[in-house]
Amino acid sequence: MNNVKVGIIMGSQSDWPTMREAAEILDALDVPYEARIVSAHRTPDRLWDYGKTAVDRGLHVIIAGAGGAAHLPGMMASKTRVPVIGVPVQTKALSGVDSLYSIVQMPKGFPVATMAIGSAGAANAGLMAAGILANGDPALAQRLDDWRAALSASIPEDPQDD
Ligand code: RP5
Repeated sequence: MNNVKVGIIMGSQSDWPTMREAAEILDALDVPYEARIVSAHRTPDRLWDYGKTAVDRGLHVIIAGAGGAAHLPGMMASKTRVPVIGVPVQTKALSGVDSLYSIVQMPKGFPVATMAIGSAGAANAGLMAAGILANGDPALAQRLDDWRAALSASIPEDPQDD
């Protein structure tokens, strides 16, 4: 066991520019994480091993991003009870609607908490993971509250001309 409680996994290197948004949120909140390429189709044995060992390795949340036929989050949810947050990566062909539908429509019994398409979804996945961990970590809860307050404070009340 180590103190890494969040796993960020993605189907391809090409997903990293999106999934890095989750990592950057976790960096900002001082939450340790690991990041791995785990493809449902190209490295199924790696997916199986990752899911099989997730509980014993101390993971509390898995953020899984994939695009197109995005089976990674759902397959991971089938292999471990560690909560899986799914990020539909935006695709060229279908703008990520394919990814969204592939991730969100899970059968009863195996949930994936599905975020928005693309970078906003990835950033929110980081915040969601931090929020889950914050329930048992008062210091993290304070950092998350501060982060949210700072975001609110950065929003001007009055619109400005360009
Ligand atoms: C999926 O196929 C990946 O998650 C990625 O979003 C998409 C395209 O992968 P590459 O062809 O760029 O490796 O498995």
